[in-house]
Amino acid sequence: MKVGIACHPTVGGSGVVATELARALAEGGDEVHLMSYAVPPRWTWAGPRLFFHEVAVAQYPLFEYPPYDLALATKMVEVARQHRLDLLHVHYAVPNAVAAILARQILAPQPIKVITTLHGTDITLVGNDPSYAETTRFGIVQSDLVTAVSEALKRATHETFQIQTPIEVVPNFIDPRRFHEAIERGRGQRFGAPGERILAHVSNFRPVKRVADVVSIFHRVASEIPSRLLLVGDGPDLPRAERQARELGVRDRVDLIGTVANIEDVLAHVDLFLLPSEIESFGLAALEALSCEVPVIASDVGGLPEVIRDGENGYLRPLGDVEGMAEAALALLRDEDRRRAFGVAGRRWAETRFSREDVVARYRATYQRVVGTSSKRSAPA
Ligand code: GMT
Repeated sequence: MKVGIACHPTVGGSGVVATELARALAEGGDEVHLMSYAVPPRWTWAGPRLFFHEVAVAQYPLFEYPPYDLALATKMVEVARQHRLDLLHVHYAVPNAVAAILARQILAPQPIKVITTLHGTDITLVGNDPSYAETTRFGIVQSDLVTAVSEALKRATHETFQIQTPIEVVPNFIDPRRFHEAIERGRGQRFGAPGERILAHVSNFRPVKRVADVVSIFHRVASEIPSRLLLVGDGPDLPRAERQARELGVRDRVDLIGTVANIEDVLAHVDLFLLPSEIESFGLAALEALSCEVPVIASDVGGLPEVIRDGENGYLRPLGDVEGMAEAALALLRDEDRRRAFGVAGRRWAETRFSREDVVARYRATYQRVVGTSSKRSAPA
C-alpha cells in the first residue's frame, strides 16, 4: 500500500503516533510519505520505503496568517500524483482533514481515500471552537473512514458535532521492545540522592495539563518523604510551574529536563507518574510510563480510565482532587511491594492491550477495507 500521512510536528502525542505508525508501516513493507511543515520530534530514518515531504508555506505581505491548509493540500496533491498514493491518513482533524478532502477533490478522477484519526484536542478544545467547528465537522463526515484513539473520544465527537458518522476506535500504541531495553539499560542507576523517590510529569505544559496540580501534589508528597519531581517537556505553563515550586519552597527538588526524544530512558528511573489533566482523550504519556513499569496517578477524565486501571496499575481520582492524588501517591511510595506490583501489572497491560504490532495491524486492516470501497467524494454533510 502507498500511504500519505499528515500530522503536526510539534511536541504532542498525535505527532508521535503518526511518526511511529509511519515507521512501523514502512518496516512492514508499505510505502509511506509523511507530510508536515517540519520533521516531527521522533522522526528517524527507517529504511528506503519511508519519505518526508516538507510543506513550505509561502509568505506574502498580504497574509497576516499564511494559509497552511492550502499549502498542505497542494503538497498532498503533488505527492499523491507523483507516487500514486492509495490513501491519505491524517492525524488531528484541524486542519488536516479538510486539507485531505480538498486534495481528494482536486485529484479526481485519480482515486484516493481519506482516513482521519481524531486525537483529542482537535475535538474537545480546538475543533469545537466556533471558528473551526463547521470545517472540522465537514472534514470528519467527508472522510472515507474516521478513527478515534479512545471510546471516550468517539463519544465526545458524536456529542460535540451531533453526527452519526461511524468511528472506529484504534488506540495509541507502544513498542514494548523500546521500553524493555530502557528498563534493562537503567538497572542499577538512579536519579537524585540515595533514598529519594522520583516523581515525573511529561507534557506540552498547556493549561489543559493542570501543571499547577502536579506541583501541588509533589509539594504535599515532598513534605512527607524525600523526593524529586522531573518536569519533562516544554510549553507555556512551564515558567509558572517553576515559579510555583519556588514559592512552595521545593524548587531545589524540581528538575526541568526539557523535551527528549528517548523518553523511555527518563521513565526507566521514575517511581511514579503524575497526570492530573483537565481533559485527556487517551494519555499517551501515561501509557509510556506504564510501559516502563511506572504506576500513574491521574484524573478520572476522558480516555484515561481506558489506559489506567484504578487500583491495578495506578490510581484515578476526581478532577482537581489534589489531596486525593497526593494521598494515593504517598500510599504507593510508602509500600514498595505494591508500587512494584502495580508497575509490573502496568507493563503487562500496556504490552497486551496497546502493542505496536496489534495496533498497526488494525490500521492496516482499515486501510485495506477502505481502499476496496467507493469514495465518499460527493456524500452529503
Ligand atoms: O495534549 C495535547 O494537547 C496534544 C494532543 C496531540 O496533538 O498530541 O494530544 C492528544 O493526542 C494524544 C495522542 O493521541 C493523546 O494521547 C492525548 O491524550 C491528547 N490530548 C488531550 O486530549 C488533551
